[in-house]
Amino acid sequence: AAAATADDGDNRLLDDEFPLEGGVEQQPAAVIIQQQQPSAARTSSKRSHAAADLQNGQGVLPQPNDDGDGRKAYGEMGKPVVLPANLTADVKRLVDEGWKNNAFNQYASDLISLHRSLPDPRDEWCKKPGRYLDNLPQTSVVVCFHNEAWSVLLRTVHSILDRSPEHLIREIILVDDFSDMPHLKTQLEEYLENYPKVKIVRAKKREGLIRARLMGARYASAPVLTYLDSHCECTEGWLEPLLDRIAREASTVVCPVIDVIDDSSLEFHYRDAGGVNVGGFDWNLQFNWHVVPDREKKRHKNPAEPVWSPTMAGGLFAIDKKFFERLGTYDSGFDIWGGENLELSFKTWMCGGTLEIVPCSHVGHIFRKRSPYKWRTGVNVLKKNSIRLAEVWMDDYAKYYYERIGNDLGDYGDITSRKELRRKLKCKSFKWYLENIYPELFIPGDAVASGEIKNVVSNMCVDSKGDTNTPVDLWECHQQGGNQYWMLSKIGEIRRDESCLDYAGLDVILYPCHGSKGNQYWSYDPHSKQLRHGSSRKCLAINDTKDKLLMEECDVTLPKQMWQFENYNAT
Ligand code: LR7
Ligand code: MN
Repeated sequence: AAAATADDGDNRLLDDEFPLEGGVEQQPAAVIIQQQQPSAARTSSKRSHAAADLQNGQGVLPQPNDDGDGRKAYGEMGKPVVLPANLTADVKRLVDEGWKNNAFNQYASDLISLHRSLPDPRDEWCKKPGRYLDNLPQTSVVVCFHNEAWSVLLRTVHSILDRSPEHLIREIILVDDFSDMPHLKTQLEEYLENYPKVKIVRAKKREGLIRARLMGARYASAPVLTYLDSHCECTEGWLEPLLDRIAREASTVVCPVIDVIDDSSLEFHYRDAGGVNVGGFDWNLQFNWHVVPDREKKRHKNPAEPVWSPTMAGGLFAIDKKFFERLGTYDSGFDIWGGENLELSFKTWMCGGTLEIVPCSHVGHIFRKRSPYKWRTGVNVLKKNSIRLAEVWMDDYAKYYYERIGNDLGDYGDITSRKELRRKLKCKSFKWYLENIYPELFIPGDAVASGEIKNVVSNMCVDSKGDTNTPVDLWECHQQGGNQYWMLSKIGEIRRDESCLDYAGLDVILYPCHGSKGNQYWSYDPHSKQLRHGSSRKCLAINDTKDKLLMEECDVTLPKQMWQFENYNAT
């Protein structure tokens, strides 16, 4: 195969690069691999401070904290680094620059040891002798990055090396997705010379995280692939519980609990077994978190046992390499970011596998509020990825997503081979997936009523700014959907995606739907047109000046309590 170059403008070459849709071939010519030679100097100071130089002479430093052994250092035991308010202008400039380049506080990260200690978040259940099989398979850990900060990338690498049994790590493959930050060039090779298990693969052009992951998989020689984002920290014992599940059943795809590393202080917040969430999605095809449903809790004796999850967040998971290949890996037509997590989740379940979150395994991740790097210009990458996903995997249910994007599909490329893959694998339907794996998801087609909710004596509609936990308002009906689009569910919720009208005695607010009626139960009578609230027995009304929502005693004779749904399907 010809080497890919940076100016290849279309997808043709990408198809050449990935000749077997879903296959994972070894050693393509498109990338350079740096197999590091083993070196005698494999030791590294346990408490080296990458940023110590940066700090010298600048005078203004936050307070280091105790590392648990009586030594003072920054961020030990996952503690926060809090920068003082009175930074000198020079330091302030560095701090701002760090935020600008990374969308997290790089300056704070640079103060922290690359080997910092973390609390052990595991439940006792996880540590019971004999909990995991003795002969666990080895894994290749693949970490893709595009312009990652030095201290954050290397803390990811060291946390893997420091907290995994050595014999279980075949290699760590760092896939550089065409970064241009200078520290990721020669310095990285130099630094990693002492770590023979760490390999660097460099893309010759920007591939995006999905194709970068596929590139990493091609070099992986272990039977299990483990993917991590490039700003993670693995905690003690994170790996064994993941590998154990795969060793027992190769079609089980596993995710650790993702703990939050604060983007500003780098504080490590871990979730205990009771705080574990599972993944879902909404009809914008956005991933979201949910509490573990009761039906799932019932399957377990201990909350630390692996839980089934309808979807995964995407960045942190382990999968049997052969199973990944059988599933057709990822759609390599997915660009830059997004959608691949749902693709892998749907097909894992629909094509015979199981997706689990393993509460005994904890890995921290820096959650950012914006994406710091460049995406493609001129294409809505995420939308294109999502359409490919919907077309191949969602059957008739794709229409609910298409409604959200104005039914404008545009050019989403060729998906014939992906459809063929699904057919060959004889995967189950999306309906099966929704009914059996994600029954909590509200299906818009099941709504009893939908559209705007208009007061009959005014041109005012129930309107929300879209934020949960804020009062729902009234606004001139505008017939544009959006904040005035509501759905009345069979169980009496007035909802939009995951948010429901909720009344607890003060304002009517938008609140995450809980499915237990109570404050979120509304009964609509199409004849009296009243919307009567469940727990309070009050009715929704408009005030006399016709600009505010009220809850008041029900009275069928009052037009201010009468509401008309745009579409009402009497059955
Ligand atoms: O073009 C790119 N090339 C890359 O190599 C863009 C990104 N990347 C790398 C990047 O350096 C990072 O290591 O890919 C990784 C993921 O990118 P992020 O960190 O910008 O993504 P994210 O953490 O905001 O997004 C989540 O959703 C993505 C959807 O495509 C991926 O699946 C991410 O891996 C995923 N992250 C997680 O699952 C961590 C938990 C977040 C949640 C919820
Ligand atoms: Mn990330």
